[in-house]
Amino acid sequence: MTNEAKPRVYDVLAKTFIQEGVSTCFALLGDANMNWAARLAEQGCRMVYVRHEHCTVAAAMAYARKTGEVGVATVTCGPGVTQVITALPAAVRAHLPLVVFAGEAPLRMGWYNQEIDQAPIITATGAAYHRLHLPERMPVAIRDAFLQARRERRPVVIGIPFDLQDRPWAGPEKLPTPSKQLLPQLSPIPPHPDDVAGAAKLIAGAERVVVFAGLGAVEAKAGPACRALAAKTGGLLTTTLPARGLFHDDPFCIGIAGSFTPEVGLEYLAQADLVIAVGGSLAYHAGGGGQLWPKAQTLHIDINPVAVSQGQEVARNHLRADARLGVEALTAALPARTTMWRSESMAARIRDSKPDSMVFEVEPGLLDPRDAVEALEKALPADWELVNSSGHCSWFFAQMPSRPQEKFLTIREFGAIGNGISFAMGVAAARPDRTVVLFDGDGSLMMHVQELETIKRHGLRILIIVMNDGAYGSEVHKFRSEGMPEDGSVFGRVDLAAVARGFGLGGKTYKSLDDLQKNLKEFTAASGAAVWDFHVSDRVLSPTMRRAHPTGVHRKA
Ligand SMILES: Cc1ncc(C[n+]2csc(CCOP(=O)(O)OP(=O)(O)O)c2C)c(N)n1
Ligand SMILES: [Mg+2]
Repeated sequence: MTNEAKPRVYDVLAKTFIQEGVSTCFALLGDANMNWAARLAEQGCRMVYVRHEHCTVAAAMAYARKTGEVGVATVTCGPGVTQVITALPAAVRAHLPLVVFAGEAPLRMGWYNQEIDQAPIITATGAAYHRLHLPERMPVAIRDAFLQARRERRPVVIGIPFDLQDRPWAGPEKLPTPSKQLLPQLSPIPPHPDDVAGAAKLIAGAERVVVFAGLGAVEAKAGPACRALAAKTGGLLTTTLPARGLFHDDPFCIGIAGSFTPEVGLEYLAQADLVIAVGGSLAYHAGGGGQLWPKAQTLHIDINPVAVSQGQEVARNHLRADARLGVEALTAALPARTTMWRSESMAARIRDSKPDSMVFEVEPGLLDPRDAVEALEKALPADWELVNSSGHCSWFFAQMPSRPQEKFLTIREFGAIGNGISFAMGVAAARPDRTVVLFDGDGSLMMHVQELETIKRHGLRILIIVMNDGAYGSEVHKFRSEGMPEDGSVFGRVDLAAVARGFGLGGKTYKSLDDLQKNLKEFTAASGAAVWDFHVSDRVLSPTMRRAHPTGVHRKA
Protein backbone atom coordinates (compact mmCIF):
# COMPACT_ATOMS: atom_id res chain seq x y z
CA MET A 1 0.00 0.00 0.00
CA THR A 2 1.37 3.45 -0.90
CA ASN A 3 1.60 6.40 1.45
CA GLU A 4 -0.96 8.10 -0.80
CA ALA A 5 -3.56 5.48 0.05
CA LYS A 6 -2.77 5.44 3.73
CA PRO A 7 -1.55 8.83 4.93
CA ARG A 8 0.89 9.13 7.78
CA VAL A 9 0.80 11.78 10.44
CA TYR A 10 3.56 13.72 8.63
CA ASP A 11 1.40 13.86 5.49
CA VAL A 12 -1.42 15.53 7.38
CA LEU A 13 0.92 17.88 9.22
CA ALA A 14 2.45 19.01 5.93
CA LYS A 15 -1.05 19.60 4.54
CA THR A 16 -1.88 21.68 7.60
CA PHE A 17 1.12 23.94 6.90
CA ILE A 18 0.08 24.29 3.26
CA GLN A 19 -3.44 25.15 4.37
CA GLU A 20 -1.93 27.86 6.58
CA GLY A 21 -0.70 29.46 3.36
CA VAL A 22 2.96 28.55 3.87
CA SER A 23 4.76 28.95 0.54
CA THR A 24 8.41 29.17 1.69
CA CYS A 25 10.22 27.14 4.34
CA PHE A 26 13.89 27.39 5.39
CA ALA A 27 15.08 23.91 6.23
CA LEU A 28 17.90 21.67 7.35
CA LEU A 29 16.94 18.01 7.45
CA GLY A 30 17.40 15.23 9.96
CA ASP A 31 15.51 12.15 11.17
CA ALA A 32 12.96 14.21 13.04
CA ASN A 33 11.77 16.55 10.27
CA MET A 34 12.78 15.08 6.91
CA ASN A 35 9.65 13.13 5.98
CA TRP A 36 7.44 16.05 6.91
CA ALA A 37 9.68 18.41 4.93
CA ALA A 38 9.64 16.11 1.89
CA ARG A 39 5.84 16.12 1.91
CA LEU A 40 5.74 19.88 2.35
CA ALA A 41 7.98 20.28 -0.70
CA GLU A 42 5.83 17.80 -2.68
CA GLN A 43 2.79 19.95 -2.04
CA GLY A 44 4.40 22.99 -3.62
CA CYS A 45 6.11 24.78 -0.74
CA ARG A 46 9.36 26.39 -1.83
CA MET A 47 12.11 24.86 0.32
CA VAL A 48 15.35 26.75 0.92
CA TYR A 49 17.78 24.12 2.21
CA VAL A 50 20.46 25.96 4.15
CA ARG A 51 23.74 24.66 5.62
CA HIS A 52 23.37 25.56 9.29
CA GLU A 53 20.20 25.48 11.41
CA HIS A 54 20.85 28.98 12.75
CA CYS A 55 20.27 30.18 9.21
CA THR A 56 16.84 28.51 8.93
CA VAL A 57 15.50 30.77 11.66
CA ALA A 58 17.54 33.86 10.77
CA ALA A 59 16.43 33.70 7.11
CA ALA A 60 12.81 33.14 8.19
CA MET A 61 13.07 36.30 10.33
CA ALA A 62 14.00 38.46 7.37
CA TYR A 63 11.33 36.75 5.28
CA ALA A 64 8.70 37.54 7.93
CA ARG A 65 9.81 41.17 8.18
CA LYS A 66 9.73 41.65 4.41
CA THR A 67 6.46 39.85 3.66
CA GLY A 68 4.44 40.58 6.80
CA GLU A 69 3.69 36.84 6.88
CA VAL A 70 4.65 34.18 9.41
CA GLY A 71 8.20 32.99 8.68
CA VAL A 72 8.57 29.21 8.68
CA ALA A 73 11.68 27.18 9.46
CA THR A 74 12.35 23.55 10.25
CA VAL A 75 15.11 21.71 12.12
CA THR A 76 15.62 18.22 13.42
CA CYS A 77 15.59 17.35 17.12
CA GLY A 78 18.45 17.74 19.62
CA PRO A 79 21.48 19.25 17.85
CA GLY A 80 19.17 20.76 15.23
CA VAL A 81 17.27 22.59 17.94
CA THR A 82 20.28 23.72 19.97
CA GLN A 83 21.71 25.43 16.86
CA VAL A 84 18.85 27.95 16.65
CA ILE A 85 19.34 29.49 20.08
CA THR A 86 21.22 32.56 18.88
CA ALA A 87 18.57 33.46 16.30
CA LEU A 88 15.46 33.12 18.45
CA PRO A 89 16.15 35.90 21.01
CA ALA A 90 16.50 38.42 18.17
CA ALA A 91 13.21 37.23 16.65
CA VAL A 92 11.51 37.57 20.04
CA ARG A 93 12.84 41.08 20.62
CA ALA A 94 12.12 42.18 17.06
CA HIS A 95 8.51 40.92 17.45
CA LEU A 96 8.73 38.63 14.44
CA PRO A 97 6.06 35.97 13.97
CA LEU A 98 7.66 32.60 13.21
CA VAL A 99 6.61 28.99 13.37
CA VAL A 100 9.48 26.51 13.66
CA PHE A 101 8.71 22.85 13.01
CA ALA A 102 11.17 20.96 15.19
CA GLY A 103 11.36 17.26 15.68
CA GLU A 104 11.59 15.63 19.06
CA ALA A 105 13.30 12.40 20.06
CA PRO A 106 11.13 9.29 19.57
CA LEU A 107 8.91 8.41 22.51
CA ARG A 108 9.08 4.66 22.06
CA MET A 109 12.78 4.36 22.93
CA GLY A 110 14.28 4.22 26.40
CA TRP A 111 17.39 6.01 25.19
CA TYR A 112 18.13 8.18 22.17
CA ASN A 113 21.45 9.98 21.70
CA GLN A 114 19.94 13.23 20.33
CA GLU A 115 17.44 13.53 23.18
CA ILE A 116 17.56 16.76 25.19
CA ASP A 117 14.89 18.65 27.12
CA GLN A 118 14.08 21.12 24.34
CA ALA A 119 11.36 23.16 26.05
CA PRO A 120 13.54 25.04 28.58
CA ILE A 121 16.17 25.75 25.93
CA ILE A 122 13.58 27.34 23.67
CA THR A 123 11.58 29.15 26.34
CA ALA A 124 14.79 30.68 27.72
CA THR A 125 14.98 32.66 24.47
CA GLY A 126 11.49 34.08 24.98
CA ALA A 127 9.98 31.94 22.22
CA ALA A 128 7.03 29.65 22.94
CA TYR A 129 7.48 25.88 22.86
CA HIS A 130 4.68 23.38 22.36
CA ARG A 131 5.14 19.64 22.65
CA LEU A 132 2.69 17.88 20.38
CA HIS A 133 2.22 14.32 21.57
CA LEU A 134 -1.34 13.49 20.52
CA PRO A 135 -1.47 12.94 16.75
CA GLU A 136 -5.22 13.53 16.31
CA ARG A 137 -4.92 17.00 17.77
CA MET A 138 -1.72 18.05 15.99
CA PRO A 139 -3.37 19.89 13.06
CA VAL A 140 -5.37 22.06 15.47
CA ALA A 141 -2.28 22.65 17.60
CA ILE A 142 -0.32 23.71 14.51
CA ARG A 143 -3.09 26.08 13.47
CA ASP A 144 -3.06 27.50 17.01
CA ALA A 145 0.72 27.96 16.78
CA PHE A 146 0.19 30.16 13.70
CA LEU A 147 -2.51 32.09 15.55
CA GLN A 148 -0.20 32.58 18.53
CA ALA A 149 2.74 33.66 16.34
CA ARG A 150 0.56 36.26 14.63
CA ARG A 151 -1.21 37.53 17.74
CA GLU A 152 1.83 37.64 20.05
CA ARG A 153 4.25 38.46 17.24
CA ARG A 154 6.89 36.03 18.42
CA PRO A 155 8.40 32.70 17.42
CA VAL A 156 6.53 29.53 18.29
CA VAL A 157 8.47 26.27 18.16
CA ILE A 158 6.54 23.04 17.85
CA GLY A 159 8.26 19.83 18.87
CA ILE A 160 6.90 16.54 17.52
CA PRO A 161 8.51 13.16 18.27
CA PHE A 162 9.35 11.59 14.96
CA ASP A 163 7.96 8.18 15.76
CA LEU A 164 4.57 9.86 16.19
CA GLN A 165 5.03 11.63 12.84
CA ASP A 166 5.58 8.26 11.15
CA ARG A 167 2.36 6.66 12.44
CA PRO A 168 -0.60 6.06 10.14
CA TRP A 169 -3.05 8.93 10.39
CA ALA A 170 -6.02 8.01 12.59
CA GLY A 171 -7.47 11.45 13.20
CA PRO A 172 -10.27 13.43 11.55
CA GLU A 173 -10.22 13.85 7.77
CA LYS A 174 -11.09 17.51 7.80
CA LEU A 175 -8.34 20.02 8.60
CA PRO A 176 -9.08 22.82 11.03
CA THR A 177 -10.09 26.30 9.85
CA PRO A 178 -6.81 28.12 9.01
CA SER A 179 -5.56 30.81 11.37
CA LYS A 180 -6.06 33.66 8.90
CA GLN A 181 -9.80 33.03 8.81
CA LEU A 182 -10.00 33.12 12.60
CA LEU A 183 -7.85 36.18 13.26
CA PRO A 184 -9.93 39.07 14.55
CA GLN A 185 -10.11 41.80 11.89
CA LEU A 186 -9.39 44.81 14.09
CA SER A 187 -9.52 48.44 13.06
CA PRO A 188 -6.72 50.85 14.04
CA ILE A 189 -7.20 52.43 17.48
CA PRO A 190 -8.14 56.14 17.42
CA PRO A 191 -6.82 58.44 20.17
CA HIS A 192 -8.89 59.78 23.07
CA PRO A 193 -9.70 63.49 22.59
CA ASP A 194 -8.32 64.37 26.05
CA ASP A 195 -4.95 62.83 25.14
CA VAL A 196 -4.93 64.77 21.86
CA ALA A 197 -5.71 68.05 23.67
CA GLY A 198 -2.91 67.41 26.19
CA ALA A 199 -0.40 66.60 23.44
CA ALA A 200 -1.44 69.67 21.42
CA LYS A 201 -0.83 71.86 24.48
CA LEU A 202 2.62 70.36 24.93
CA ILE A 203 3.47 71.07 21.29
CA ALA A 204 2.18 74.64 21.55
CA GLY A 205 4.81 75.27 24.25
CA ALA A 206 7.67 73.77 22.20
CA GLU A 207 9.89 75.61 19.75
CA ARG A 208 12.16 72.90 18.41
CA VAL A 209 10.21 69.80 17.59
CA VAL A 210 11.60 66.57 16.19
CA VAL A 211 9.21 63.88 14.94
CA PHE A 212 10.92 60.53 15.46
CA ALA A 213 9.40 57.50 13.72
CA GLY A 214 9.95 53.81 14.41
CA LEU A 215 8.80 50.63 12.69
CA GLY A 216 5.33 51.04 14.24
CA ALA A 217 4.96 54.19 12.15
CA VAL A 218 6.08 52.27 9.07
CA GLU A 219 3.55 49.49 9.72
CA ALA A 220 0.72 51.95 10.36
CA LYS A 221 1.64 53.82 7.16
CA ALA A 222 2.09 56.94 9.24
CA GLY A 223 4.96 58.36 7.17
CA PRO A 224 2.93 61.08 5.41
CA ALA A 225 1.16 61.98 8.67
CA CYS A 226 4.54 62.38 10.44
CA ARG A 227 5.80 64.62 7.63
CA ALA A 228 2.66 66.75 7.93
CA LEU A 229 3.08 67.03 11.72
CA ALA A 230 6.73 68.04 11.36
CA ALA A 231 5.79 70.61 8.71
CA LYS A 232 3.01 72.11 10.82
CA THR A 233 5.23 72.34 13.90
CA GLY A 234 8.11 73.72 11.84
CA GLY A 235 10.21 70.85 13.08
CA LEU A 236 12.50 68.11 11.79
CA LEU A 237 12.16 64.41 11.05
CA THR A 238 14.20 61.41 12.13
CA THR A 239 13.78 57.64 12.42
CA THR A 240 15.12 54.64 14.26
CA LEU A 241 17.70 52.54 12.40
CA PRO A 242 15.18 49.87 11.25
CA ALA A 243 12.80 52.61 10.03
CA ARG A 244 15.56 54.55 8.26
CA GLY A 245 14.52 55.86 4.87
CA LEU A 246 10.89 56.53 5.85
CA PHE A 247 11.54 60.23 5.13
CA HIS A 248 14.42 59.75 2.70
CA ASP A 249 13.23 62.43 0.28
CA ASP A 250 12.16 65.01 2.87
CA PRO A 251 14.62 67.94 3.04
CA PHE A 252 14.08 68.21 6.79
CA CYS A 253 15.00 64.63 7.64
CA ILE A 254 18.18 64.54 9.72
CA GLY A 255 18.79 60.80 9.24
CA ILE A 256 18.79 58.14 11.92
CA ALA A 257 18.41 58.92 15.62
CA GLY A 258 20.41 56.55 17.77
CA SER A 259 23.88 55.11 17.65
CA PHE A 260 24.09 55.82 13.91
CA THR A 261 23.10 59.50 13.92
CA PRO A 262 25.00 61.58 11.35
CA GLU A 263 26.85 64.72 12.40
CA VAL A 264 24.16 67.24 11.54
CA GLY A 265 21.53 65.11 13.26
CA LEU A 266 23.53 65.09 16.49
CA GLU A 267 23.70 68.84 16.42
CA TYR A 268 19.99 69.42 15.83
CA LEU A 269 18.84 66.71 18.24
CA ALA A 270 20.92 68.36 20.96
CA GLN A 271 18.90 71.57 20.40
CA ALA A 272 15.46 69.93 20.35
CA ASP A 273 12.99 70.79 23.11
CA LEU A 274 10.34 68.23 22.15
CA VAL A 275 10.77 64.79 20.61
CA ILE A 276 7.55 63.23 19.36
CA ALA A 277 8.27 59.51 19.15
CA VAL A 278 5.81 57.75 16.87
CA GLY A 279 5.35 53.98 16.70
CA GLY A 280 8.51 52.75 18.33
CA SER A 281 9.59 51.18 21.59
CA LEU A 282 12.05 53.96 22.56
CA ALA A 283 14.76 51.36 22.86
CA TYR A 284 18.03 52.11 24.65
CA HIS A 285 20.10 52.67 21.50
CA ALA A 286 17.41 54.76 19.77
CA GLY A 287 17.97 57.64 22.17
CA GLY A 288 21.71 57.10 22.35
CA GLY A 289 21.32 55.86 25.92
CA GLY A 290 19.52 59.06 26.92
CA GLN A 291 22.29 61.32 25.59
CA LEU A 292 20.92 62.51 22.27
CA TRP A 293 18.29 65.06 23.24
CA PRO A 294 19.23 66.31 26.72
CA LYS A 295 16.98 69.39 26.55
CA ALA A 296 13.87 67.75 25.15
CA GLN A 297 10.71 66.42 26.65
CA THR A 298 9.35 63.30 24.97
CA LEU A 299 5.82 62.58 23.80
CA HIS A 300 5.27 58.92 22.94
CA ILE A 301 2.53 58.13 20.41
CA ASP A 302 1.99 54.40 20.19
CA ILE A 303 -0.64 51.73 20.74
CA ASN A 304 1.37 50.87 23.84
CA PRO A 305 3.15 54.03 25.01
CA VAL A 306 5.75 53.61 27.75
CA ALA A 307 7.41 55.67 30.49
CA VAL A 308 10.41 53.38 31.01
CA SER A 309 12.06 51.29 28.35
CA GLN A 310 15.13 49.04 28.58
CA GLY A 311 16.15 50.46 31.93
CA GLN A 312 15.70 54.13 31.13
CA GLU A 313 13.01 56.72 31.77
CA VAL A 314 12.05 57.66 28.23
CA ALA A 315 8.75 59.59 28.09
CA ARG A 316 6.56 61.59 30.46
CA ASN A 317 3.89 62.41 27.87
CA HIS A 318 1.76 59.81 26.16
CA LEU A 319 -0.84 59.48 23.44
CA ARG A 320 -2.28 56.02 22.97
CA ALA A 321 -3.38 55.42 19.41
CA ASP A 322 -2.55 53.82 16.14
CA ALA A 323 0.47 55.78 14.88
CA ARG A 324 -1.25 57.23 11.83
CA LEU A 325 -4.57 58.08 13.49
CA GLY A 326 -2.82 59.57 16.54
CA VAL A 327 -0.54 61.80 14.49
CA GLU A 328 -3.32 62.89 12.14
CA ALA A 329 -5.61 63.84 15.02
CA LEU A 330 -2.81 65.73 16.72
CA THR A 331 -1.89 67.66 13.59
CA ALA A 332 -5.54 68.59 13.04
CA ALA A 333 -5.78 69.88 16.62
CA LEU A 334 -2.77 72.20 16.28
CA PRO A 335 -3.22 75.86 15.42
CA ALA A 336 -1.08 77.27 12.62
CA ARG A 337 2.35 78.49 13.82
CA THR A 338 3.88 81.88 13.40
CA THR A 339 7.52 80.89 14.00
CA MET A 340 9.24 77.85 12.55
CA TRP A 341 12.48 76.15 13.61
CA ARG A 342 13.06 74.69 10.13
CA SER A 343 14.51 76.97 7.49
CA GLU A 344 15.94 76.83 3.99
CA SER A 345 19.46 77.12 5.37
CA MET A 346 18.88 74.10 7.62
CA ALA A 347 17.66 72.09 4.63
CA ALA A 348 20.78 73.09 2.72
CA ARG A 349 23.02 72.03 5.62
CA ILE A 350 21.25 68.71 5.95
CA ARG A 351 21.59 68.13 2.20
CA ASP A 352 25.24 69.17 1.95
CA SER A 353 26.77 67.70 5.13
CA LYS A 354 28.74 64.50 5.17
CA PRO A 355 27.53 61.97 7.74
CA ASP A 356 30.94 62.31 9.41
CA SER A 357 33.57 64.90 8.51
CA MET A 358 36.44 63.70 10.71
CA VAL A 359 39.69 63.38 8.78
CA PHE A 360 41.71 60.15 9.03
CA GLU A 361 44.89 59.20 7.30
CA VAL A 362 44.27 56.07 5.26
CA GLU A 363 47.12 53.79 4.18
CA PRO A 364 47.87 53.49 0.44
CA GLY A 365 46.03 50.59 -1.19
CA LEU A 366 43.23 50.72 1.36
CA LEU A 367 39.87 52.47 1.27
CA ASP A 368 38.16 54.86 3.62
CA PRO A 369 34.87 53.01 4.30
CA ARG A 370 33.00 56.31 4.06
CA ASP A 371 34.22 56.89 0.50
CA ALA A 372 33.22 53.35 -0.44
CA VAL A 373 29.70 53.84 0.93
CA GLU A 374 29.32 57.20 -0.79
CA ALA A 375 30.33 55.67 -4.12
CA LEU A 376 28.02 52.67 -3.61
CA GLU A 377 25.13 54.92 -2.68
CA LYS A 378 25.52 56.69 -6.00
CA ALA A 379 26.23 53.61 -8.11
CA LEU A 380 23.83 50.89 -6.91
CA PRO A 381 20.44 50.79 -8.69
CA ALA A 382 17.60 52.38 -6.74
CA ASP A 383 15.37 49.28 -6.80
CA TRP A 384 17.84 46.95 -5.08
CA GLU A 385 16.97 45.61 -1.64
CA LEU A 386 19.49 46.65 1.02
CA VAL A 387 20.41 44.51 4.02
CA ASN A 388 22.61 45.97 6.74
CA SER A 389 24.31 43.47 9.02
CA SER A 390 26.44 44.14 12.09
CA GLY A 391 29.85 45.14 13.38
CA HIS A 392 31.66 48.46 13.38
CA CYS A 393 31.21 48.80 9.60
CA SER A 394 27.41 48.86 9.89
CA TRP A 395 27.61 52.53 10.94
CA PHE A 396 29.03 53.46 7.54
CA PHE A 397 26.61 51.31 5.56
CA ALA A 398 23.63 52.86 7.36
CA GLN A 399 24.53 56.25 5.87
CA MET A 400 22.84 55.93 2.50
CA PRO A 401 20.27 58.70 2.76
CA SER A 402 18.73 58.33 -0.69
CA ARG A 403 17.49 54.80 -0.01
CA PRO A 404 13.84 54.39 1.05
CA GLN A 405 12.71 52.34 4.03
CA GLU A 406 10.84 49.71 2.04
CA LYS A 407 14.13 48.69 0.41
CA PHE A 408 16.05 48.38 3.68
CA LEU A 409 16.28 45.69 6.34
CA THR A 410 18.20 45.34 9.54
CA ILE A 411 17.45 43.19 12.59
CA ARG A 412 19.91 43.72 15.43
CA GLU A 413 17.90 43.13 18.55
CA PHE A 414 20.23 40.51 20.09
CA GLY A 415 23.42 42.22 18.93
CA ALA A 416 24.80 39.10 17.25
CA ILE A 417 27.14 39.14 14.28
CA GLY A 418 26.92 36.49 11.55
CA ASN A 419 23.31 37.06 10.51
CA GLY A 420 23.76 39.15 7.39
CA ILE A 421 23.97 36.28 4.93
CA SER A 422 20.82 34.65 6.35
CA PHE A 423 18.90 37.92 6.31
CA ALA A 424 19.92 38.47 2.69
CA MET A 425 18.67 34.97 1.82
CA GLY A 426 15.37 35.67 3.56
CA VAL A 427 14.93 38.92 1.63
CA ALA A 428 15.89 37.21 -1.65
CA ALA A 429 13.23 34.55 -0.99
CA ALA A 430 10.66 37.22 -0.15
CA ARG A 431 11.50 39.39 -3.17
CA PRO A 432 12.65 36.94 -5.86
CA ASP A 433 12.25 39.56 -8.59
CA ARG A 434 14.78 41.90 -6.95
CA THR A 435 18.52 42.02 -6.49
CA VAL A 436 19.53 42.00 -2.84
CA VAL A 437 22.67 43.75 -1.69
CA LEU A 438 24.08 42.71 1.66
CA PHE A 439 26.54 44.94 3.52
CA ASP A 440 28.59 42.93 5.98
CA GLY A 441 31.86 42.78 7.87
CA ASP A 442 34.54 40.18 7.16
CA GLY A 443 34.17 38.61 10.59
CA SER A 444 30.40 38.43 10.37
CA LEU A 445 30.43 36.95 6.86
CA MET A 446 32.90 34.26 7.87
CA MET A 447 30.72 33.20 10.80
CA HIS A 448 28.28 31.63 8.30
CA VAL A 449 30.28 31.67 5.08
CA GLN A 450 28.99 28.16 4.27
CA GLU A 451 25.76 29.80 3.13
CA LEU A 452 27.51 31.00 -0.03
CA GLU A 453 26.87 27.45 -1.19
CA THR A 454 23.15 27.78 -0.40
CA ILE A 455 23.03 31.03 -2.35
CA LYS A 456 24.70 29.37 -5.33
CA ARG A 457 22.55 26.21 -5.23
CA HIS A 458 19.28 28.12 -4.99
CA GLY A 459 20.30 30.70 -7.57
CA LEU A 460 19.64 33.61 -5.20
CA ARG A 461 20.39 37.03 -6.63
CA ILE A 462 22.57 38.56 -3.95
CA LEU A 463 25.53 40.92 -4.09
CA ILE A 464 27.54 40.75 -0.87
CA ILE A 465 29.61 43.83 -0.16
CA VAL A 466 32.15 43.25 2.59
CA MET A 467 34.09 45.86 4.51
CA ASN A 468 37.23 43.84 4.99
CA ASP A 469 39.40 45.40 7.69
CA GLY A 470 41.02 42.06 8.42
CA ALA A 471 39.66 42.27 11.93
CA TYR A 472 36.82 42.24 14.37
CA GLY A 473 36.81 46.01 14.03
CA SER A 474 34.58 46.61 17.03
CA GLU A 475 36.98 44.73 19.25
CA VAL A 476 40.21 46.09 17.82
CA HIS A 477 39.05 49.69 18.26
CA LYS A 478 38.02 49.03 21.85
CA PHE A 479 41.33 47.28 22.58
CA ARG A 480 43.29 50.15 21.09
CA SER A 481 41.38 52.77 23.02
CA GLU A 482 42.25 50.97 26.24
CA GLY A 483 45.87 50.29 25.30
CA MET A 484 45.26 46.55 25.40
CA PRO A 485 46.96 43.91 23.21
CA GLU A 486 45.06 43.24 19.96
CA ASP A 487 45.35 39.43 20.01
CA GLY A 488 42.24 37.66 18.78
CA SER A 489 40.80 40.75 17.15
CA VAL A 490 43.16 41.20 14.17
CA PHE A 491 43.45 38.39 11.62
CA GLY A 492 44.60 39.89 8.34
CA ARG A 493 42.49 40.14 5.24
CA VAL A 494 41.17 36.79 4.02
CA ASP A 495 40.80 36.74 0.22
CA LEU A 496 37.01 36.71 0.25
CA ALA A 497 36.72 37.12 -3.52
CA ALA A 498 38.64 33.85 -3.91
CA VAL A 499 36.47 32.22 -1.25
CA ALA A 500 33.38 33.30 -3.22
CA ARG A 501 34.79 31.92 -6.45
CA GLY A 502 35.47 28.66 -4.64
CA PHE A 503 31.75 28.39 -3.96
CA GLY A 504 30.99 29.14 -7.63
CA LEU A 505 30.03 32.78 -7.09
CA GLY A 506 31.57 35.86 -8.62
CA GLY A 507 34.30 37.57 -6.61
CA LYS A 508 36.00 40.97 -6.87
CA THR A 509 38.57 42.66 -4.69
CA TYR A 510 38.56 46.45 -4.30
CA LYS A 511 41.66 48.32 -3.23
CA SER A 512 40.40 51.38 -5.06
CA LEU A 513 36.99 52.40 -6.36
CA ASP A 514 38.13 52.62 -9.98
CA ASP A 515 36.41 49.44 -11.20
CA LEU A 516 33.10 49.97 -9.43
CA GLN A 517 31.08 51.00 -12.51
CA LYS A 518 32.66 48.37 -14.75
CA ASN A 519 32.04 45.59 -12.21
CA LEU A 520 28.51 46.78 -11.60
CA LYS A 521 27.75 46.58 -15.31
CA GLU A 522 29.19 43.08 -15.43
CA PHE A 523 27.19 41.96 -12.37
CA THR A 524 23.97 43.48 -13.71
CA ALA A 525 24.40 41.79 -17.07
CA ALA A 526 25.11 38.38 -15.53
CA SER A 527 22.94 36.19 -13.31
CA GLY A 528 23.74 34.77 -9.89
CA ALA A 529 25.50 36.15 -6.86
CA ALA A 530 28.87 37.68 -6.06
CA VAL A 531 31.07 38.86 -3.20
CA TRP A 532 32.78 42.22 -3.50
CA ASP A 533 35.60 42.43 -1.03
CA PHE A 534 36.46 46.03 -0.11
CA HIS A 535 39.81 46.33 1.61
CA VAL A 536 39.22 49.14 4.08
CA SER A 537 41.49 50.83 6.54
CA ASP A 538 41.07 49.98 10.19
CA ARG A 539 42.13 53.52 11.09
CA VAL A 540 38.75 55.08 10.30
CA LEU A 541 36.63 55.10 13.44
CA SER A 542 32.89 55.71 13.36
CA PRO A 543 31.63 58.63 15.46
CA THR A 544 29.89 56.16 17.77
CA MET A 545 33.13 54.34 18.42
CA ARG A 546 34.93 57.62 19.03
CA ARG A 547 32.26 58.72 21.49
CA ALA A 548 31.86 55.45 23.33
CA HIS A 549 35.55 54.48 23.39
CA PRO A 550 37.77 57.56 23.54
CA THR A 551 41.46 56.77 23.54
CA GLY A 552 42.98 56.02 26.90
CA VAL A 553 39.72 55.36 28.70
CA HIS A 554 39.06 51.93 30.17
CA ARG A 555 35.52 50.65 30.02
CA LYS A 556 33.39 50.98 33.09
CA ALA A 557 33.60 48.05 35.46
C1 LIG B 1 27.64 36.03 17.84
C2 LIG B 1 28.54 37.15 18.27
N1 LIG B 1 29.83 36.89 18.62
C3 LIG B 1 30.65 37.89 18.97
C4 LIG B 1 30.20 39.19 19.00
C5 LIG B 1 31.13 40.33 19.38
N2 LIG B 1 31.36 41.19 18.21
C6 LIG B 1 30.66 42.34 18.01
S1 LIG B 1 31.12 43.14 16.64
C7 LIG B 1 32.29 42.00 16.29
C8 LIG B 1 33.22 42.18 15.11
C9 LIG B 1 32.58 41.89 13.82
O1 LIG B 1 33.58 41.91 12.85
P1 LIG B 1 33.25 42.26 11.37
O2 LIG B 1 32.04 41.54 10.94
O3 LIG B 1 34.47 42.06 10.59
O4 LIG B 1 32.83 43.81 11.42
P2 LIG B 1 33.80 45.03 11.84
O5 LIG B 1 33.48 45.31 13.28
O6 LIG B 1 35.19 44.58 11.63
O7 LIG B 1 33.40 46.15 10.94
C10 LIG B 1 32.31 40.97 17.23
C11 LIG B 1 33.22 39.80 17.22
C12 LIG B 1 28.84 39.40 18.68
N3 LIG B 1 28.29 40.60 18.71
N4 LIG B 1 28.04 38.37 18.29
MG1 LIG C 1 35.99 43.37 10.15
